[in-house]
Amino acid sequence: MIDRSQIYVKGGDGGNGVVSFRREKYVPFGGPDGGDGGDGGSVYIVGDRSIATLRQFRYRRQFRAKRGAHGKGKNMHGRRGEDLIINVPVGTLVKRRTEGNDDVFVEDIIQHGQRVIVAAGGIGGRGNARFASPTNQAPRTAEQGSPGEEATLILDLKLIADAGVVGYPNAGKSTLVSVVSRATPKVAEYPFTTLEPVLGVVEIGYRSFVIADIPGIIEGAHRGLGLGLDFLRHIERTKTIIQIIDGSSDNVLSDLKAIEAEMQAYGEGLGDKPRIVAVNKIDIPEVRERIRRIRSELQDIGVDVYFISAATGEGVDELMKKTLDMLTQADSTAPIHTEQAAEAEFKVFRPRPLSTKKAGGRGGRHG
Ligand SMILES: Nc1nc2c(ncn2[C@@H]2O[C@H](COP(=O)(O)OP(=O)(O)O)[C@@H](O)[C@H]2O)c(=O)[nH]1
Ligand SMILES: [Mg+2]
Repeated sequence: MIDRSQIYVKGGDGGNGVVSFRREKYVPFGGPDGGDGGDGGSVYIVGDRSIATLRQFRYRRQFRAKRGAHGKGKNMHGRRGEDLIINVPVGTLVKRRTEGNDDVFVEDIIQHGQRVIVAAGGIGGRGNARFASPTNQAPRTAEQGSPGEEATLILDLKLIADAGVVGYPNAGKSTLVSVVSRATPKVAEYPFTTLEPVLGVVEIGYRSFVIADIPGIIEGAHRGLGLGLDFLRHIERTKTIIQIIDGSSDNVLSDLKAIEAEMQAYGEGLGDKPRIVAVNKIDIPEVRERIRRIRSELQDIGVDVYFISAATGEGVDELMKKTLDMLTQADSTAPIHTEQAAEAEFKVFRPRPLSTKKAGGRGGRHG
């Protein structure tokens, strides 16, 4: 899933130089004292690891740096125009659109703090003081500032999941991803065929993260169903896992243990990631009645659990806020892999190694 934005950038124009002559009491013919115009500010694109998506460009598409001020008399130079910094997610590919509608490579932003100039400011014009010479002591010329560069840019970002949703088929993964984001997964249509993560962008206030419905892991993928490299990239990058359990299941606790076991078996560091547990479908009365019991059962094994209905949206906001909190706390330069780091920073579900085999009696819910 590629996030693409088109923006317009323009460097500030240079300020004009000015024609001016000294006027002082008792000095009938002062010399030239017209100051230079200031240079215009430039527009830069800078990699920022705290941004996950290009959504800011839905609201703002034009970026102009400040122009340089004009020069003034008394040799006063115009102030330099301020630069404009556009922060983009790490992983953004910057291209420039030519008049012939070709896209030309500008820069691949692959690091936090990486910076590229995309529209240089114009140069300030010289004031007439600069043109004085022995043969022309009263020059009446000054330069105009040059215009700032302008460009139309294409920003491409390949979205990589920050948070992954795992769980058994029919637990409600696709439904959850579809209600929290603009993704439109085909819910429940072909439960076993979609082995590519479906991505969505979750927006909370001004912040956002990428959530992925990760089918396949539990649905037998580690047993050898082919997963593309893309899939692995998503899982590697994912900083938080949301384990979603169907509340209408006979035994939520054993489901959770089975999911844990599957995650450990999957490898790829999946078992080491911080996780959040959510029990879904609390809109169903029988499930709602069990909330208290399930909560205390999970508390007994040290698991903090969220109760949600992906269908009605109940509890979903809190779950997403918690997810964002965990992502924000995770230092994005280094995915959390060590147990200590995770323990220190989050209260997370970090079960002891499970000795249980995958629980039987999963009662035909695989369809
Ligand atoms: N009652 C109820 N049904 C749900 C809820 N979430 C999902 N479902 C239903 O459960 C089924 C499986 O959901 P889906 O999102 O496809 O599960 P996935 O296989 O984990 O992606 C679908 O029929 C959904 O409509 C919920 O919160 N409440
Ligand atoms: Mg699904």
